[in-house]
Amino acid sequence: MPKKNDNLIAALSAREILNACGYPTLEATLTLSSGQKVKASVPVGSSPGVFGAKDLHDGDRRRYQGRGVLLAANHINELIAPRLLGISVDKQEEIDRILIDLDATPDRRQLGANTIYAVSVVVARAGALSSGLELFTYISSHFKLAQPVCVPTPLFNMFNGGSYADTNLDFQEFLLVPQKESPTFIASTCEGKAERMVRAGAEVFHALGKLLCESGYDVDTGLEGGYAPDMDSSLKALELMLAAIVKAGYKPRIDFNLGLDIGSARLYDENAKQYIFALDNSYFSAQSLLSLYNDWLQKYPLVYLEDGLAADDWPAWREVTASLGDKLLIAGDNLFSSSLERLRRGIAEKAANAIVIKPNQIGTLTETVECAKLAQRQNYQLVISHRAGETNDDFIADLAVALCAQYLKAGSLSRGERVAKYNRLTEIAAIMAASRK
Ligand code: 2PG
Ligand code: MG
Repeated sequence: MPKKNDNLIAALSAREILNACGYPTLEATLTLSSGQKVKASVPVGSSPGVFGAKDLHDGDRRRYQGRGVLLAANHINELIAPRLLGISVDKQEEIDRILIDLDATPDRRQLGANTIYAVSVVVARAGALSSGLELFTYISSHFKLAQPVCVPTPLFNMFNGGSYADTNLDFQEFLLVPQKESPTFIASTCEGKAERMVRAGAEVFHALGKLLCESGYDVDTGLEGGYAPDMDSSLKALELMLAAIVKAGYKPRIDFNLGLDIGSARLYDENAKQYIFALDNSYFSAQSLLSLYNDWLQKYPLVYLEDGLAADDWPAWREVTASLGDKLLIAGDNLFSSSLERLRRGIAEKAANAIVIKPNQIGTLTETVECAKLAQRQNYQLVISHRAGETNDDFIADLAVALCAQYLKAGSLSRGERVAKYNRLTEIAAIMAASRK
């Protein structure tokens, strides 16, 4: 039983560490009055999202091309820590409010979203530790969320393209989507189901690697751990994924469907108002892109389409949602940039039916929960997402479970910083199963 006064912040500090891309990011350490310590580290996005909160980087070109986070670490050490010492870690909302007030900018540029996120997450982790609860249970009960009954469906990255890899593939992510109702994944416990989904995902990933080798393609991997070969068409990548599902002993449409993160910001030419697919040297208006998506829907078991359109093309988002929203998850990532304000506009515009939430794009846990709750009230599906520049911190797995998110997008089945999240997901599933015995 935790003792009274054991859960006060006795020390809080931060330092610069490297993320999985070899660029600097923050790690915060909190010491409780009990003497126990916890850590949290912050991922860095490659597509910052024009509308999301802003990270703070040093801008000193002599270090890490200006990407250092010494200023941010200093904010935690010199400004935030003295303000938070002695406060009980279960006062998450109060602490988050202090952080927001200390920053006092609408986009968190003063302290930096990275600074605020590091503190908010390390406080939550300390709260869980001092209450003797698993992090997902702590977040769920602290914010009075619906009790999770199982873990989210993972969205596995199989091919990296766009800015995530040195390949000619136009689209950012080619995703393998487990069909959670498939008899293959149905198990008597949540643990069994999560383990089967992760195992099958990894088996398909390896089958895909073999197929690529046999066909003379590269099996190097990109930023998020997916394969990154040059190909003569993006659809070839989808075909190979379908073949890999079969080669691994599973069934397309029954066990696995497909998803795409088009990452269309990179493909959109603002002046020409055209989307340019460099691979095929083809140009699309928003209208012709919509019919292309429709065509793919007829041919492929496509169930998930993220950032299919440029973030400010609200009419096209409305149209794609109205015309394909009953067959497809239309997920807004850059569209919303995890911003409450952008989500409100999306709701008003009836744009998208799923939101990609990257908690470090928001800053505090309290605001992340608020954003997720609003999305859920409006029947948007939740996709909790990693960032391109991840760390080994597995916080998003606990968060996704606590929020009862439908999906967790954490990259491929390779690279330690990606599988850390899937490993935590299966661990959580096992904990949930054990607690029901
Ligand atoms: C995305 C995310 C995660 P980033 O675009 O969906 O894959 O990446 O870090 O570039 O925002
Ligand atoms: Mg995206």
